[in-house]
Amino acid sequence: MADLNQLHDAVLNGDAKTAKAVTEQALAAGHEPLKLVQDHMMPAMSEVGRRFECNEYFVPELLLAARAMKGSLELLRPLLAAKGNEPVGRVALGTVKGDLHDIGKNLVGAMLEGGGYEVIDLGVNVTPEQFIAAIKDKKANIVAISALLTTTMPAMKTTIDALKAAGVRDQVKIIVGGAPITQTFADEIGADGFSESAAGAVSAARKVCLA
Ligand code: B1M
Repeated sequence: MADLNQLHDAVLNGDAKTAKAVTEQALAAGHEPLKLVQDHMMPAMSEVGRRFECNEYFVPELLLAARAMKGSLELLRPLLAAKGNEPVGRVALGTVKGDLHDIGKNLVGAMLEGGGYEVIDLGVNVTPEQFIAAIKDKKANIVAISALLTTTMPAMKTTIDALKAAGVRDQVKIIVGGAPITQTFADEIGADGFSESAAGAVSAARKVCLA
């Protein structure tokens, strides 16, 4: 029987081995993959962030927690992304230039795949040129940009402006998200859609494509 508090604590303590083992046990016991993420792993990462703010945790602890979360997510990702038939759209997904946070972005990717989208994951620290290349060469029709730092939020606008300058802005819908991003900010920078959660990114993608 999986003790899900152990999953929370393993992520919080950066114990990747236990996080993976408890995730495996929880899946075998029939727990919902999304609930494991939302109810146990994400609260642990919030607590990691709180401890970092209070100088109880430092960058090494952040890295260990992130590694523990990523290890479990590797097991959950294929389950979050149920198999569909024809992709309903092709998404160029990335964390904006200057920003190295990818856990939320990876969750967004898994949820979009689960929603039937083909995801071209450009990774982290993605330059406007990389997004433009994905639109031109890989025929992405949605651009999904994540940012976790207040200092990298402006790079979202730089990216949108670069898409306009390259003449590809009208070929795509753009959705943005990440902890510091709001609907107001999304409107200000000229994005088409916004979601505050990974699951919500799927409805945001659907909504912008219908608009
Ligand atoms: Co960093 N970090 N970090 N960090 N880190 C934060 C973001 C911070 C809030 C911590 C804090 O101070 N409390 C803070 C930012 C403060 C600010 O900007 N105001 C911060 C800082 C300061 C930094 C550094 C500058 C620290 C330093 O070096 N001094 C540095 C910056 C490096 C860089 O990017 N250039 C840094 C580095 C790192 C690590 C590399 C050590 C590591 C990241 C590892 C990795 O991602 N592979 C890390 C981590 C782990 C965090 C915290 C603790 C956790 C982030 C996370 O993964 N959350 C974070 C504190 C926190 O969030 N509480 C913090 C879990 C994840 C599931 O949530 O990413 O929010 P999140 O994604 C959510 C939603 O936001 C949404 O869906 C997801 C699921 O619902 N979402 C989207 C995300 N993208 C979306 C896109 C969408 C739609 C929804 O549409 C396209």
